[in-house]
Amino acid sequence: MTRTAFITGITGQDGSYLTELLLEQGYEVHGSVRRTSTLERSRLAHLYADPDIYNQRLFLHYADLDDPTTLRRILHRVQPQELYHLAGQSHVGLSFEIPETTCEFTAMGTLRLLEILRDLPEPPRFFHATSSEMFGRPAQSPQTESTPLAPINPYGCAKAFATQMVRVYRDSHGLFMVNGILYNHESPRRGENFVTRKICHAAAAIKLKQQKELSLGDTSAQRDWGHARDYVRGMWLALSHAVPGDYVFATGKVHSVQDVIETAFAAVDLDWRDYVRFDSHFLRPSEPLHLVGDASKAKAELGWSPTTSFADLIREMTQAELGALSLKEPQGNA
Ligand code: F7E
Repeated sequence: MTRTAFITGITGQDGSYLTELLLEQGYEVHGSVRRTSTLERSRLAHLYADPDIYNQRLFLHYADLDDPTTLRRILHRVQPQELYHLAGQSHVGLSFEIPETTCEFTAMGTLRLLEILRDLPEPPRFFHATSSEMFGRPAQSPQTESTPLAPINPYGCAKAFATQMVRVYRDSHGLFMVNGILYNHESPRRGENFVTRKICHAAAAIKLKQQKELSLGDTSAQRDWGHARDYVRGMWLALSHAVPGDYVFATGKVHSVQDVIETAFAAVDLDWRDYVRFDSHFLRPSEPLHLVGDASKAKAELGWSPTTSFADLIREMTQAELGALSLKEPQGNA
């Protein structure tokens, strides 16, 4: 029988890759989209354009995390067997500017969803996309599923609240609920205000003489960066497993923002020193430290491991930017 999945945040980077994966696996996929004045759905454009998919096996519904009545109505109607909760305000720097909005969507929005699920006649298996940011500056490196939560920014606090709530609902109400503790994961579909995409875009735009320089904040910051396509596979494997639990999804390798710069500029044969500038505007009030994940549990129980190296990821992103920007270049007379 066809399985039905529901995705919050379906129009985002992870939502679009997960939709592709689930469609390949034969699922019927539903997703919630925010009703805004702009229709930002470009990551799904190739799927809507396919008449065998859009409104046949892929369905979009207007709903949002701050409108639980609408969400409840849709979930009662769709009755998914699996729900992937990917929506939320996910920019760490921005969470210092808009902490209340961040907590409203990321913390309270998740709790509202849990309450809806608890009341469904057959609650779906639930995946919560949580974040390494809730570890803050951990004493232990690499981190595992049992590393204590000690967030140092509003986004991390919201994720810590939501993660702990998911544990409470799993343990107290016996629901099949998973926290995927996701370390940074990137791709050509990453939002432009995240550092990898910003750098890869700039390297390509400078190469094509469409941009002059690149301004960045702390380039010594380090992260554990993997490919988003690998991480959505982990989400699906976690909900396909016999028992629910929490899983770290990470590469176990750290690189600095400086490494991203050098890899991206080398991919377009430019010397980064000629173009990269420091701008204190992009500094954050605090930076997490030593965020690197130990995904041994996901490997042992789900057979999950990342497949894309850091250098391949950054090169793929830079090449994708070159391709997209070249299409926009004014074409000469043939
Ligand atoms: O920053 C530094 C910045 O914004 C990475 C989200 O998916 O991963 C992501 O959060 C680092 C930070 O990602 C700029 O200070 C320097 O140290 O790409 P990012 P993030 O904050 O790590 C986690 C796991 C999540 O859960 C989040 O949702 O890069 N950095 N200069 C900069 N960052 C940005 N954005 N822009 C700069 O100009």
